[in-house]
Amino acid sequence: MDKLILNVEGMSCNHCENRVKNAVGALDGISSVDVNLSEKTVTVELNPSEVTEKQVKAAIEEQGYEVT
Ligand SMILES: [Cu+2]
Repeated sequence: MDKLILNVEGMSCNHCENRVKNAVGALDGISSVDVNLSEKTVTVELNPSEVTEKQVKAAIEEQGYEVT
């Protein structure tokens, strides 16, 4: 299990938090998704044999947020 901490710009409220959680959580191989709005981070636990960091970033960006 890998832990990934991403810096994400543009998340401002619970609505954003839920969009990111749902989008990332819908991928295979994701164990948990945590959003910290004040620190602008998304922490993801994933199985690296099922999903890549690139896929996680793409899922977040598809929702309109920027992974920096
Ligand atoms: Cu929002």
